[in-house]
Amino acid sequence: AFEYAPAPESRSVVDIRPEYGLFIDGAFVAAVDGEPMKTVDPASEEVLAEVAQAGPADVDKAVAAARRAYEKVWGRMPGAERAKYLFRIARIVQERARELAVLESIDNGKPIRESRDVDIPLVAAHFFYYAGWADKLAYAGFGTTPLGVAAQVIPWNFPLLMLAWKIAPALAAGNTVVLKPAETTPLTALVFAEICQQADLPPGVVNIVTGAGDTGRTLVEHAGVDKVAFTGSTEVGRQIARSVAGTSKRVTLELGGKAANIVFDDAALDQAVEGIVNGIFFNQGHVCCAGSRLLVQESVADEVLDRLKRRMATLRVGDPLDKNTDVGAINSAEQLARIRTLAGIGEEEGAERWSAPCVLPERGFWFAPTIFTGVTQAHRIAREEIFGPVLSVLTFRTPAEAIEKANNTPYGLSAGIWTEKGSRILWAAERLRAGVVWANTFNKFDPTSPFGGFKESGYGREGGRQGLEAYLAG
Ligand code: TXE
Repeated sequence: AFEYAPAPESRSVVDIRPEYGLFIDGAFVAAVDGEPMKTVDPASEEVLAEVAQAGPADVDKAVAAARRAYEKVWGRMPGAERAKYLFRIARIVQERARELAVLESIDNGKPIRESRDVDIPLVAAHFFYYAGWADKLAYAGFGTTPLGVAAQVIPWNFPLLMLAWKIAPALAAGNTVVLKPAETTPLTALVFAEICQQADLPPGVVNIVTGAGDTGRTLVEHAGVDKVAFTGSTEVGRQIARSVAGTSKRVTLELGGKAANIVFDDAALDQAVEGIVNGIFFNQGHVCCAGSRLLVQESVADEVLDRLKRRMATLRVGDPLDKNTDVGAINSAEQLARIRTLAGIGEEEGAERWSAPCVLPERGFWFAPTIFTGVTQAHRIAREEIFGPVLSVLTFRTPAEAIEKANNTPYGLSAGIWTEKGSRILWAAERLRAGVVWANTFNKFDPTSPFGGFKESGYGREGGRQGLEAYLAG
């Protein structure tokens, strides 16, 4: 029998300060007024640090610093010079990768295996990739003029990676930024501020204002902002779209999803089961493009569910810093409550619930990997984003029915197809209304690929050439 030996990553590689200020104009400063907020380790509920909350006066200062830096330094700097700073940031991220991975896992709750092998390497990759663009804009044929000051608001599910998605293209294109991290996961953004200092980035090019939704709203609505980039809930995305309407601000919104992961009867089933598990349990399902709806062809449904349950029973849920952990902690008490509510609704609506037989730690925020079978398209768990480790299983008979069901959602961020037939992949990819379609894989990310949605998943693209164009006036 397999003997389980915990292999915890050391907490001693991080040095969390008891208090953090705002990062404005190249320095850490106290907030003008307003109570600090606490950030908590979701695996233990222990308070990690107190973090400043930026009010209107602080946001004013940050936007003014970004404006000065844009007009006096960054907006006039040759692309090759900007590239040097971005390369430097990428290398420092690599040098500090272990510290950043541990800190991300402590503040967010995600397994160290993911922060170490996915989040932080991709952060460095984004800075390397966009550094390569900075001196080539003149040859690319889509414009060289930056927009100015970008207001960027990001969520808590991939804290440092979402920062990199936003900051790297903005800076490569010659913009300066004011970024607000999510209130439950501010710590790696604050270490990133230190990295900007370490890289000698000119003051004001990157400003980090911590705070909750009010800080985000103040920043997005600020008259000194030229561009807004937001990743978060569809509800807040709509509010932002309304608030910038009638201004000349450019906007990109990356919102929720309810992706279909479609398994055809000719798929390699073991591989598909791995893809289903990765699709919904990666990062506790806190993924906008999570494969949260499994659409499985009726003739193989029993077999797939049987293998899926056996695989789920082996998932290790627990300490995010244990290198063996597959599923970590839910990011916050609020998110746990949302997941529980929707799972409860799934039961009330008559779907059948099955959870992996794991022992959850007593303290902290946890939710066992769960699937619902017997789900119909009318069920709320088939339509609403749960943003947790909960899979809704639906079946289909024909390929046409699979496409119809996959597209029957207000969202359109991603989709997955499992089949051994190349022609079927092409046929399905053409018909799926989703920004990303993965074939025989899921949750694969790369800085060279544009990412973004259809319908209520938002508009605009991040990543790749398109991600850069979103920060250029022409
Ligand atoms: O999101 P919010 P929450 C979905 C997911 C989740 C739900 C709620 O379904 O269960 O949203 O999560 C800032 N003006 N996604 O409440 O509130 C906020 O401070 C400007 C999907 O965490 O949208 C944070 O920095 N900013 C998603 C960021 O917006 C505002 C990722 C996201 O928080 C604001 C996260 C306002 N009025 C949640 N109000 C994805 N697409 O990946 C809040 N914020």
